[in-house]
Amino acid sequence: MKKGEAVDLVLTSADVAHGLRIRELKIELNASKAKTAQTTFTPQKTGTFTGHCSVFCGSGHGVMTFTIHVVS
Ligand SMILES: [Cu+2]
Repeated sequence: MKKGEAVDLVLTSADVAHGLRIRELKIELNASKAKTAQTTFTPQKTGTFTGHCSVFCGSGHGVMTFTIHVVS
């Protein structure tokens, strides 16, 4: 992502409910079972941020992480 540039975040669940959360960037997006959720986000700071699934979704929940890089 680029600082100051809006991006559309789209989260689609193929099975149960999942959530996409990046605490440091105050992003929270929840997709219900087999549904899609969408939001627009404009990062205001650069850096590397770790996101997690925010809804307890099953045995793999603890390892559902991802990394976002925001550059200038
Ligand atoms: Cu989960």
